[in-house]
Amino acid sequence: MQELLNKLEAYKKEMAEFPAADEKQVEEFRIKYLGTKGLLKSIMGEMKNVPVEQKKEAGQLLNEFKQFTEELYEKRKTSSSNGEEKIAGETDLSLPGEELPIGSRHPITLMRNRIVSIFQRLGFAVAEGPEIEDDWHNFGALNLPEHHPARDMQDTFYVQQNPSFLLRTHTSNVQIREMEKGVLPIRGIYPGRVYRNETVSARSHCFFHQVEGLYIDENVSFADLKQTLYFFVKEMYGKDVKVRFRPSYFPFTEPSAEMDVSCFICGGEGCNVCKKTGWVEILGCGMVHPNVLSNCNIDPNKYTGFAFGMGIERPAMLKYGINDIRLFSENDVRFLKQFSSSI
Ligand code: 2NM
Repeated sequence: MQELLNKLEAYKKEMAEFPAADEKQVEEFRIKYLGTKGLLKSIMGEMKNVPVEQKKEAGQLLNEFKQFTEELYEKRKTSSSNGEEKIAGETDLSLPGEELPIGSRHPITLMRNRIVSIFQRLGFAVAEGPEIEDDWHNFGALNLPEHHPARDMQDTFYVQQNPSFLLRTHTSNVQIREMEKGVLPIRGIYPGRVYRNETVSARSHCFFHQVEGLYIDENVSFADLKQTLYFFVKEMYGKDVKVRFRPSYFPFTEPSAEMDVSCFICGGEGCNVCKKTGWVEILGCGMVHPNVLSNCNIDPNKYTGFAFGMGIERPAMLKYGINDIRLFSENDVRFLKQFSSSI
């Protein structure tokens, strides 16, 4: 009996070491140990030579050996066929790829790009400038007198450690810096973030975004201003939108105007957005004040120019149906992922 036990243990060791790297080797294993002329059959055949009184014990040993062999075979068969599946998966180019999450642009970015690209097509060059600015580039050069209310601590964020610096209240500081460079003509579009000390609510925020524009050359007229803005409105709001200019006042332009478009929500019938007037104000504009040109060492007798400015938040809220300005700066992914565009 001990002899049989030793023999079976030796076979077990041999089987455990039998190579099973691929299906062919697993099949060789099956033929050698489990086949009709295999090892198991021949050992089972030897049962007839075992003395009667040992048959029971030997039968148990052989049964256990048979089970061991069959289990080993099953294990090798499944692991080698798993291996085959894996190899096939790696090389099957017809399988769909793994889905990657795609980001989306911020609605303010989308609206800014829409606005900017219309002016780019007219030959306006994009420029940006600092958000922390000195008093001269934000106020002084723009013809704002010393005690203008916009300079008040109430309206403007000043840098605590050095109150001669502030957070810009408009992107006009970029125009001033462009004009100071002294390279003329200038035809530029200036998007960016601006800051005003306002109570944050659903309708207003202490920072928001603007696009301003500037065109300076010899013989630039108010007619050029109107044609440029007409083109912009048609591209932005469609061919059927009506436009009107209202006289206005800004310290940095003379004359100054505000431009309205016929309400693109109700078509002029009267709704909440246009407050039942049929018109929506979209931008301020005017001819650059001679003092502003002089402040930037540009001769106002030789050169004239027009400038305009508009907010981004309001048109973005109207276009995308957003009812709270604070959503723009909360960075809630559930909000942000809803916007898509080709630009
Ligand atoms: C506006 C409205 C009207 C403006 C003027 C200038 C500069 F620097 F040329 F004088 N920059 N931006 C301007 C004019 C801005 O925003 C409502």
